[in-house]
Amino acid sequence: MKRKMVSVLLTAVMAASLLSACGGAGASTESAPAAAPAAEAAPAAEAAPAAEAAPAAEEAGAAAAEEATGGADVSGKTFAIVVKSAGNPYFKKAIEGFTEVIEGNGGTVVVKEPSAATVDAQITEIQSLISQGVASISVAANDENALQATLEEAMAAGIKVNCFDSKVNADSRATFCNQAGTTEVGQALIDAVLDLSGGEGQYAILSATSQATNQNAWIEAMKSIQESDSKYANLELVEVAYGDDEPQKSTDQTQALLSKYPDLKVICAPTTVGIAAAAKVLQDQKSSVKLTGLGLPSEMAEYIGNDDAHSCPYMFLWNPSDLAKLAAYTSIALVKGEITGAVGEKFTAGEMGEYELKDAGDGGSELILGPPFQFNPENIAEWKDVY
Ligand code: RAM
Repeated sequence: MKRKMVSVLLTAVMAASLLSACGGAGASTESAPAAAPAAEAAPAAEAAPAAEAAPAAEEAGAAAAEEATGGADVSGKTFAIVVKSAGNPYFKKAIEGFTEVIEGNGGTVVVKEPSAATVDAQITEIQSLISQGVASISVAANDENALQATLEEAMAAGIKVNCFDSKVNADSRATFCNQAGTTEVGQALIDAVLDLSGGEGQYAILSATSQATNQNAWIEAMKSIQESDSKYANLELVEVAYGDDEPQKSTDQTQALLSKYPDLKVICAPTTVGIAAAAKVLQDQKSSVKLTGLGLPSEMAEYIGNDDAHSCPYMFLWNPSDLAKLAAYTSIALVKGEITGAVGEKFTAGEMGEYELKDAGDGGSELILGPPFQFNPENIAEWKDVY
Protein backbone atom coordinates (compact mmCIF):
# COMPACT_ATOMS: atom_id res chain seq x y z
CA MET A 1 0.00 0.00 0.00
CA LYS A 2 2.75 2.40 0.92
CA ARG A 3 4.47 1.77 -2.35
CA LYS A 4 1.26 2.47 -4.19
CA MET A 5 0.94 5.79 -2.40
CA VAL A 6 4.46 6.66 -3.47
CA SER A 7 3.45 5.93 -7.02
CA VAL A 8 0.47 8.25 -6.76
CA LEU A 9 2.63 11.12 -5.58
CA LEU A 10 5.19 10.41 -8.24
CA THR A 11 2.45 10.37 -10.78
CA ALA A 12 1.14 13.72 -9.68
CA VAL A 13 4.56 15.33 -9.90
CA MET A 14 5.77 13.76 -13.11
CA ALA A 15 2.74 12.92 -15.21
CA ALA A 16 2.40 15.98 -17.36
CA SER A 17 6.05 16.30 -18.30
CA LEU A 18 6.63 12.62 -18.84
CA LEU A 19 3.58 12.21 -20.98
CA SER A 20 4.78 14.87 -23.35
CA ALA A 21 8.42 13.78 -23.27
CA CYS A 22 7.94 10.08 -23.80
CA GLY A 23 4.72 9.60 -25.63
CA GLY A 24 5.26 11.98 -28.50
CA ALA A 25 6.69 9.66 -31.11
CA GLY A 26 5.68 12.05 -33.82
CA ALA A 27 7.53 15.09 -32.50
CA SER A 28 10.50 16.59 -34.29
CA THR A 29 14.15 16.37 -33.37
CA GLU A 30 13.94 19.98 -32.23
CA SER A 31 11.52 19.25 -29.41
CA ALA A 32 13.79 20.52 -26.66
CA PRO A 33 11.14 21.56 -24.15
CA ALA A 34 9.34 18.24 -24.38
CA ALA A 35 12.32 16.20 -23.25
CA ALA A 36 13.62 18.49 -20.54
CA PRO A 37 10.99 18.13 -17.84
CA ALA A 38 11.22 14.34 -17.87
CA ALA A 39 14.78 14.37 -16.71
CA GLU A 40 14.29 17.35 -14.44
CA ALA A 41 11.47 15.53 -12.68
CA ALA A 42 13.94 12.89 -11.47
CA PRO A 43 14.65 14.57 -8.10
CA ALA A 44 10.97 14.18 -7.27
CA ALA A 45 11.53 10.46 -7.14
CA GLU A 46 14.11 10.94 -4.43
CA ALA A 47 11.68 12.98 -2.37
CA ALA A 48 8.97 10.40 -2.73
CA PRO A 49 9.89 8.08 0.19
CA ALA A 50 8.72 10.85 2.55
CA ALA A 51 5.23 9.91 1.47
CA GLU A 52 5.59 6.57 3.24
CA ALA A 53 5.18 8.42 6.52
CA ALA A 54 1.63 9.45 5.64
CA PRO A 55 -0.62 6.50 6.59
CA ALA A 56 -3.84 8.55 6.50
CA ALA A 57 -3.34 9.45 2.91
CA GLU A 58 -2.46 5.87 2.15
CA GLU A 59 -5.98 4.46 2.44
CA ALA A 60 -7.53 7.23 0.40
CA GLY A 61 -4.92 6.91 -2.31
CA ALA A 62 -4.86 3.15 -2.68
CA ALA A 63 -7.50 2.81 -5.36
CA ALA A 64 -6.12 5.70 -7.33
CA ALA A 65 -2.65 4.21 -7.02
CA GLU A 66 -3.82 0.91 -8.42
CA GLU A 67 -5.33 2.83 -11.30
CA ALA A 68 -2.32 5.11 -11.85
CA THR A 69 0.29 2.36 -11.85
CA GLY A 70 -1.83 -0.10 -13.76
CA GLY A 71 -1.80 -2.25 -10.62
CA ALA A 72 1.95 -2.57 -10.88
CA ASP A 73 2.79 -3.97 -7.43
CA VAL A 74 5.19 -6.84 -8.06
CA SER A 75 6.34 -7.63 -4.53
CA GLY A 76 8.32 -10.84 -4.32
CA LYS A 77 9.23 -10.92 -8.00
CA THR A 78 12.70 -10.48 -9.46
CA PHE A 79 13.39 -8.49 -12.62
CA ALA A 80 16.72 -8.71 -14.43
CA ILE A 81 18.38 -6.13 -16.64
CA VAL A 82 21.25 -7.30 -18.88
CA VAL A 83 23.22 -4.46 -20.46
CA LYS A 84 25.70 -4.62 -23.35
CA SER A 85 28.79 -4.22 -21.18
CA ALA A 86 30.09 -2.90 -17.86
CA GLY A 87 31.60 0.56 -17.52
CA ASN A 88 29.42 2.32 -20.10
CA PRO A 89 27.90 5.47 -18.49
CA TYR A 90 24.88 5.18 -20.83
CA PHE A 91 23.95 1.87 -19.23
CA LYS A 92 24.66 3.19 -15.72
CA LYS A 93 21.82 5.66 -16.34
CA ALA A 94 19.64 2.89 -17.76
CA ILE A 95 20.19 0.72 -14.68
CA GLU A 96 19.19 3.66 -12.45
CA GLY A 97 15.91 4.15 -14.30
CA PHE A 98 15.08 0.43 -14.37
CA THR A 99 15.81 0.05 -10.66
CA GLU A 100 13.73 3.10 -9.71
CA VAL A 101 10.62 1.66 -11.36
CA ILE A 102 10.98 -1.97 -10.26
CA GLU A 103 11.88 -1.17 -6.65
CA GLY A 104 9.28 1.59 -6.58
CA ASN A 105 6.68 -1.07 -7.35
CA GLY A 106 7.92 -3.55 -4.77
CA GLY A 107 10.04 -5.80 -7.00
CA THR A 108 13.67 -6.87 -6.76
CA VAL A 109 16.29 -6.02 -9.41
CA VAL A 110 19.19 -8.13 -10.62
CA VAL A 111 21.75 -6.27 -12.74
CA LYS A 112 24.02 -8.11 -15.17
CA GLU A 113 26.88 -6.15 -16.71
CA PRO A 114 29.05 -8.39 -18.92
CA SER A 115 32.75 -7.53 -18.82
CA ALA A 116 32.83 -7.10 -22.62
CA ALA A 117 30.18 -6.26 -25.23
CA THR A 118 30.02 -9.81 -26.58
CA VAL A 119 27.18 -12.23 -27.11
CA ASP A 120 29.05 -15.01 -25.28
CA ALA A 121 29.28 -12.89 -22.15
CA GLN A 122 25.54 -12.20 -22.33
CA ILE A 123 24.72 -15.89 -22.81
CA THR A 124 26.62 -16.71 -19.61
CA GLU A 125 24.71 -14.02 -17.68
CA ILE A 126 21.32 -15.08 -19.06
CA GLN A 127 22.02 -18.74 -18.24
CA SER A 128 22.58 -17.78 -14.62
CA LEU A 129 19.30 -15.82 -14.61
CA ILE A 130 17.47 -18.89 -15.93
CA SER A 131 18.95 -21.00 -13.10
CA GLN A 132 17.95 -18.32 -10.62
CA GLY A 133 14.36 -18.38 -11.89
CA VAL A 134 13.81 -14.63 -12.34
CA ALA A 135 10.38 -13.40 -13.45
CA SER A 136 11.65 -11.28 -16.31
CA ILE A 137 14.75 -10.40 -18.35
CA SER A 138 15.27 -7.06 -20.17
CA VAL A 139 18.31 -7.23 -22.42
CA ALA A 140 20.22 -4.72 -24.58
CA ALA A 141 21.49 -7.25 -27.10
CA ASN A 142 25.03 -7.59 -28.40
CA ASP A 143 23.75 -9.67 -31.33
CA GLU A 144 20.36 -9.92 -33.01
CA ASN A 145 20.27 -13.70 -33.58
CA ALA A 146 22.91 -15.38 -31.45
CA LEU A 147 20.96 -15.07 -28.18
CA GLN A 148 17.98 -16.94 -29.63
CA ALA A 149 18.59 -20.42 -28.16
CA THR A 150 19.28 -19.01 -24.70
CA LEU A 151 16.32 -16.62 -24.69
CA GLU A 152 13.99 -19.34 -26.02
CA GLU A 153 15.15 -21.50 -23.12
CA ALA A 154 14.34 -18.63 -20.74
CA MET A 155 10.87 -18.12 -22.22
CA ALA A 156 10.19 -21.88 -22.11
CA ALA A 157 11.00 -21.70 -18.39
CA GLY A 158 8.26 -19.06 -17.97
CA ILE A 159 10.57 -16.02 -17.89
CA LYS A 160 9.20 -12.94 -19.69
CA VAL A 161 11.78 -11.60 -22.14
CA ASN A 162 11.91 -8.14 -23.63
CA CYS A 163 14.75 -6.09 -25.01
CA PHE A 164 15.58 -2.42 -24.89
CA ASP A 165 18.13 -0.24 -26.71
CA SER A 166 19.37 -3.05 -29.02
CA LYS A 167 16.99 -5.79 -30.07
CA VAL A 168 17.03 -9.52 -30.59
CA ASN A 169 15.00 -11.12 -33.38
CA ALA A 170 11.24 -11.51 -33.07
CA ASP A 171 11.40 -15.19 -32.03
CA SER A 172 13.66 -14.34 -29.10
CA ARG A 173 11.53 -11.69 -27.40
CA ALA A 174 8.03 -10.70 -26.37
CA THR A 175 8.60 -7.09 -27.40
CA PHE A 176 11.27 -4.40 -27.86
CA CYS A 177 11.52 -1.02 -26.11
CA ASN A 178 13.04 1.07 -28.89
CA GLN A 179 14.52 4.45 -27.98
CA ALA A 180 13.44 6.11 -31.23
CA GLY A 181 12.30 5.13 -34.70
CA THR A 182 15.23 3.53 -36.54
CA THR A 183 14.64 5.50 -39.74
CA GLU A 184 14.25 8.69 -37.72
CA VAL A 185 17.67 8.18 -36.12
CA GLY A 186 19.26 7.36 -39.49
CA GLN A 187 17.66 10.45 -41.02
CA ALA A 188 18.90 12.75 -38.23
CA LEU A 189 22.44 11.36 -38.57
CA ILE A 190 22.76 11.49 -42.38
CA ASP A 191 21.27 15.00 -42.43
CA ALA A 192 23.84 16.07 -39.84
CA VAL A 193 26.64 14.61 -41.98
CA LEU A 194 25.28 16.44 -45.03
CA ASP A 195 25.10 19.69 -43.12
CA LEU A 196 28.51 19.48 -41.42
CA SER A 197 30.28 18.45 -44.64
CA GLY A 198 28.83 21.41 -46.49
CA GLY A 199 26.94 19.04 -48.78
CA GLU A 200 29.82 17.00 -50.17
CA GLY A 201 32.95 15.03 -49.39
CA GLN A 202 34.17 12.09 -47.35
CA TYR A 203 32.72 10.90 -44.10
CA ALA A 204 33.37 7.89 -41.87
CA ILE A 205 31.28 6.12 -39.28
CA LEU A 206 32.81 5.11 -35.95
CA SER A 207 30.48 2.43 -34.61
CA ALA A 208 30.36 0.20 -31.53
CA THR A 209 30.70 -3.58 -32.14
CA SER A 210 30.19 -5.03 -35.61
CA GLN A 211 27.32 -7.20 -34.30
CA ALA A 212 25.38 -4.52 -32.37
CA THR A 213 21.80 -4.63 -33.65
CA ASN A 214 21.02 -0.99 -32.94
CA GLN A 215 24.15 0.53 -34.49
CA ASN A 216 23.86 -1.72 -37.55
CA ALA A 217 20.20 -0.75 -38.01
CA TRP A 218 20.99 2.99 -37.80
CA ILE A 219 23.92 2.63 -40.23
CA GLU A 220 21.74 0.71 -42.70
CA ALA A 221 19.08 3.43 -42.41
CA MET A 222 21.70 6.13 -43.11
CA LYS A 223 22.95 4.23 -46.17
CA SER A 224 19.53 3.61 -47.63
CA ILE A 225 18.42 7.23 -47.09
CA GLN A 226 21.65 8.39 -48.75
CA GLU A 227 20.97 6.14 -51.75
CA SER A 228 17.36 7.16 -52.05
CA ASP A 229 17.84 10.91 -52.50
CA SER A 230 20.20 12.71 -54.90
CA LYS A 231 20.85 15.47 -52.38
CA TYR A 232 23.23 13.06 -50.65
CA ALA A 233 24.93 12.01 -53.92
CA ASN A 234 28.14 13.93 -53.26
CA LEU A 235 28.73 12.34 -49.86
CA GLU A 236 31.16 9.45 -49.78
CA LEU A 237 31.15 6.97 -46.89
CA VAL A 238 34.79 5.85 -46.82
CA GLU A 239 34.68 3.39 -43.90
CA VAL A 240 32.68 2.01 -41.01
CA ALA A 241 35.17 1.51 -38.16
CA TYR A 242 34.42 -0.39 -34.94
CA GLY A 243 35.56 0.81 -31.52
CA ASP A 244 33.59 -1.94 -29.72
CA ASP A 245 32.25 0.57 -27.17
CA GLU A 246 35.73 0.56 -25.60
CA PRO A 247 37.26 4.03 -25.06
CA GLN A 248 40.82 3.07 -26.05
CA LYS A 249 39.83 1.11 -29.14
CA SER A 250 37.51 3.95 -30.19
CA THR A 251 40.41 6.41 -29.74
CA ASP A 252 42.73 4.21 -31.84
CA GLN A 253 40.10 3.82 -34.57
CA THR A 254 39.58 7.59 -34.72
CA GLN A 255 43.32 8.18 -35.09
CA ALA A 256 43.48 5.53 -37.82
CA LEU A 257 40.63 7.20 -39.73
CA LEU A 258 42.43 10.56 -39.58
CA SER A 259 45.66 9.15 -40.95
CA LYS A 260 44.00 6.99 -43.62
CA TYR A 261 41.72 9.72 -44.99
CA PRO A 262 43.39 13.14 -45.09
CA ASP A 263 40.38 14.61 -46.90
CA LEU A 264 37.88 13.36 -44.33
CA LYS A 265 35.29 16.00 -43.46
CA VAL A 266 33.00 14.36 -40.90
CA ILE A 267 33.00 11.45 -38.46
CA CYS A 268 29.59 10.18 -37.35
CA ALA A 269 29.69 8.02 -34.20
CA PRO A 270 26.30 6.46 -33.37
CA THR A 271 27.58 5.34 -29.98
CA THR A 272 28.06 7.35 -26.80
CA VAL A 273 31.40 5.65 -26.10
CA GLY A 274 32.69 6.20 -29.64
CA ILE A 275 31.62 9.83 -29.95
CA ALA A 276 33.25 10.79 -26.62
CA ALA A 277 36.55 9.15 -27.61
CA ALA A 278 36.49 10.70 -31.10
CA ALA A 279 35.68 14.15 -29.69
CA LYS A 280 38.75 14.11 -27.48
CA VAL A 281 41.04 13.04 -30.34
CA LEU A 282 39.69 15.66 -32.75
CA GLN A 283 39.68 18.51 -30.27
CA ASP A 284 43.12 17.70 -28.80
CA GLN A 285 44.56 17.59 -32.31
CA LYS A 286 42.72 20.77 -33.32
CA SER A 287 41.47 18.78 -36.30
CA SER A 288 39.16 20.44 -38.80
CA VAL A 289 37.18 17.18 -39.10
CA LYS A 290 33.71 17.69 -37.63
CA LEU A 291 31.91 15.19 -35.42
CA THR A 292 28.29 14.22 -34.91
CA GLY A 293 26.39 11.15 -33.77
CA LEU A 294 24.78 9.93 -30.55
CA GLY A 295 26.32 11.18 -27.32
CA LEU A 296 25.67 11.74 -23.63
CA PRO A 297 25.48 15.49 -22.89
CA SER A 298 27.45 14.96 -19.66
CA GLU A 299 30.38 13.51 -21.60
CA MET A 300 30.14 15.79 -24.65
CA ALA A 301 29.49 19.27 -23.23
CA GLU A 302 33.12 20.39 -23.51
CA TYR A 303 33.24 19.38 -27.20
CA ILE A 304 29.99 20.99 -28.36
CA GLY A 305 30.27 24.37 -30.05
CA ASN A 306 30.00 26.11 -33.38
CA ASP A 307 33.57 27.39 -33.60
CA ASP A 308 36.91 25.90 -34.63
CA ALA A 309 37.78 25.21 -31.01
CA HIS A 310 35.01 22.60 -30.70
CA SER A 311 34.80 19.36 -32.64
CA CYS A 312 31.05 18.69 -32.38
CA PRO A 313 28.50 21.32 -33.50
CA TYR A 314 25.58 19.12 -32.50
CA MET A 315 24.57 15.52 -31.76
CA PHE A 316 21.53 13.51 -30.71
CA LEU A 317 20.32 11.12 -28.00
CA TRP A 318 17.35 10.25 -25.79
CA ASN A 319 17.11 9.81 -22.04
CA PRO A 320 18.66 6.38 -21.29
CA SER A 321 17.07 6.37 -17.86
CA ASP A 322 13.60 6.90 -19.34
CA LEU A 323 14.24 4.14 -21.89
CA ALA A 324 15.00 1.64 -19.14
CA LYS A 325 12.02 2.86 -17.09
CA LEU A 326 9.88 1.95 -20.08
CA ALA A 327 11.57 -1.47 -20.19
CA ALA A 328 10.80 -1.91 -16.49
CA TYR A 329 7.12 -1.05 -16.93
CA THR A 330 6.98 -3.33 -19.97
CA SER A 331 8.48 -6.18 -17.90
CA ILE A 332 5.89 -5.59 -15.18
CA ALA A 333 3.04 -5.64 -17.73
CA LEU A 334 4.37 -8.90 -19.21
CA VAL A 335 4.81 -10.53 -15.79
CA LYS A 336 1.31 -9.49 -14.71
CA GLY A 337 -0.14 -10.82 -17.97
CA GLU A 338 -1.47 -7.42 -19.07
CA ILE A 339 0.33 -7.84 -22.38
CA THR A 340 1.84 -10.78 -24.25
CA GLY A 341 3.86 -8.83 -26.81
CA ALA A 342 1.30 -8.86 -29.62
CA VAL A 343 1.02 -5.85 -31.93
CA GLY A 344 -1.92 -3.64 -30.92
CA GLU A 345 -1.84 -4.41 -27.19
CA LYS A 346 -1.86 -1.39 -24.87
CA PHE A 347 -0.77 -0.89 -21.28
CA THR A 348 -0.09 1.89 -18.83
CA ALA A 349 3.61 2.43 -18.16
CA GLY A 350 3.04 4.09 -14.77
CA GLU A 351 3.64 7.84 -14.86
CA MET A 352 4.90 7.54 -18.46
CA GLY A 353 1.35 6.99 -19.63
CA GLU A 354 -0.23 4.59 -22.10
CA TYR A 355 1.81 2.77 -24.72
CA GLU A 356 0.69 0.67 -27.66
CA LEU A 357 2.76 -2.15 -29.10
CA LYS A 358 3.48 -1.35 -32.75
CA ASP A 359 4.68 -3.48 -35.65
CA ALA A 360 8.50 -3.47 -35.51
CA GLY A 361 8.77 -4.54 -39.15
CA ASP A 362 10.71 -7.71 -38.26
CA GLY A 363 7.80 -9.99 -37.41
CA GLY A 364 7.62 -8.75 -33.82
CA SER A 365 6.40 -5.75 -31.84
CA GLU A 366 8.05 -2.65 -30.42
CA LEU A 367 7.31 0.39 -28.27
CA ILE A 368 8.94 3.67 -29.17
CA LEU A 369 10.10 6.03 -26.39
CA GLY A 370 10.13 9.15 -28.55
CA PRO A 371 12.08 11.08 -31.17
CA PRO A 372 15.85 11.54 -31.01
CA PHE A 373 16.67 14.83 -29.30
CA GLN A 374 19.24 17.29 -30.61
CA PHE A 375 21.90 18.70 -28.28
CA ASN A 376 23.62 21.87 -29.47
CA PRO A 377 25.44 24.93 -28.06
CA GLU A 378 22.12 26.52 -27.08
CA ASN A 379 20.87 23.70 -24.85
CA ILE A 380 23.91 21.68 -23.79
CA ALA A 381 24.44 23.58 -20.53
CA GLU A 382 20.92 22.74 -19.45
CA TRP A 383 21.50 19.03 -20.09
CA LYS A 384 25.05 18.26 -19.09
CA ASP A 385 24.18 17.61 -15.46
CA VAL A 386 21.10 15.54 -16.24
CA TYR A 387 22.58 12.54 -18.13
C1 RAM B 1 26.29 3.24 -26.59
C2 RAM B 1 25.70 1.87 -26.74
C3 RAM B 1 24.19 1.91 -26.79
C4 RAM B 1 23.68 2.98 -27.72
C5 RAM B 1 24.26 4.32 -27.37
C6 RAM B 1 23.82 5.40 -28.33
O1 RAM B 1 26.22 3.63 -25.25
O2 RAM B 1 26.22 1.29 -27.90
O3 RAM B 1 23.70 0.66 -27.20
O4 RAM B 1 22.28 3.06 -27.70
O5 RAM B 1 25.68 4.23 -27.42
